[in-house]
Amino acid sequence: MNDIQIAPYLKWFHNAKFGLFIHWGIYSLLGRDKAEWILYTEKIPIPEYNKLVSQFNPTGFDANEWVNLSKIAGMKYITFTTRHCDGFCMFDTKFTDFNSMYTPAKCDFVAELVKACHDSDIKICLYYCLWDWHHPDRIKLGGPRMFPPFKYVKGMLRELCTNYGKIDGIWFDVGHMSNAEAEKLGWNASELIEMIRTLQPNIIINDRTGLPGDYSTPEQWIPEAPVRDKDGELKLWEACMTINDHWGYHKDDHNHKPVSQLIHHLIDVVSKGGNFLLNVGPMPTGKIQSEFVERLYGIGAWMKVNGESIYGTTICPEIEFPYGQCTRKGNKIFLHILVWPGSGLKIHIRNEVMRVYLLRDKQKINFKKSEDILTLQLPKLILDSIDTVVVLELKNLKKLKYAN
Ligand code: FHN
Repeated sequence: MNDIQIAPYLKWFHNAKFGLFIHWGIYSLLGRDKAEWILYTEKIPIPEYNKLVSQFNPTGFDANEWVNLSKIAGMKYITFTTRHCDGFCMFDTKFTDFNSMYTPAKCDFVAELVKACHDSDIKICLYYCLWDWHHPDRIKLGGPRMFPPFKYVKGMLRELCTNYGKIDGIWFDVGHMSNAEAEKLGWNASELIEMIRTLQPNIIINDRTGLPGDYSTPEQWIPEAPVRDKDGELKLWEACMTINDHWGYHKDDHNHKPVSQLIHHLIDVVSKGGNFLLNVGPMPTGKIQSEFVERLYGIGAWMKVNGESIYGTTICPEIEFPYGQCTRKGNKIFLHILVWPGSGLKIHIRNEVMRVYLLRDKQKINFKKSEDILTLQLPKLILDSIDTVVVLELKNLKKLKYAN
């Protein structure tokens, strides 16, 4: 089976393909190595770390600006860190004063961002880290694995799923623990998920509570092939990735991936049935650094021309295509030519081909079909150095016949 079978509440996610991950918190003030992990990696004394609260005054923060940037990039959803492992809450909660209402900004950043997303038809997923290196009653299970009381987590998630209107997703992080540890912690992931789904019936939840989720979450890597379950059924998945080497803001990390590489990652992920969640770590001012903005604009320019070959597509395993990747939507196959084959391109395909054209300008491409071999007459010179998308329009066949 090559078309994934998914529940209606997951359809927007599967069609969206591309989202913006935002890691932002008081750790951005320090802007150095390990970023969001700095409380743990530098073993900063809690009273010292608490001083960051009174320094966090992001006067440049504009949720609409972030949402507009995500739209310019061609993204359809945003996943925002409401609370990372340092325990600082970027929202107004009654469970701790260690939250953004106690900064000079006195701002519920989650509320601002959720409203901006609602106003712009961008879906909003809330990231919530299950570790806590700050909570006075945290239980240490070894190394960075420290967990706050279960009722604290459950209470906050109730707030996040109650106080902000429609929430489209919860992105849990680092919840993995053994059953024995869960019992020791009084941790009940099923109870948490049941509450969330009751409060937000169409919400999507990832796989990092320790229970299977609606989708899996490879991080900083892309699976070799489409993700399938033990019965061979296609599963949803989302690869999350940084632009440089840090999730949170790091002022000296200039190892930024070029636009071409980021677009190739997007195509690779989507051609295997996944979503691509690309991360930015805003500065303590609330602004997103120019290197990230430039790359999001660059991806957006490509998406503006080629988005039809990404959004709402599925995998296309019937086509052996050594020059790049394939995506499919209905009776259209999108060939993403990443390595230019010269003037002639041969493809093994049984289906009847009605039309062949360049996606970017609909320029017709001449072709010949003899039995199962389709030969395309391409210009000698490469057309798009990043990715040339050629469309094969098949004779309104829902399903591709399997190549042999
Ligand atoms: O430890 C976190 C890390 O800081 C970051 O949030 C990533 C993003 O997926 N998740 C954890 C590492 O897997």
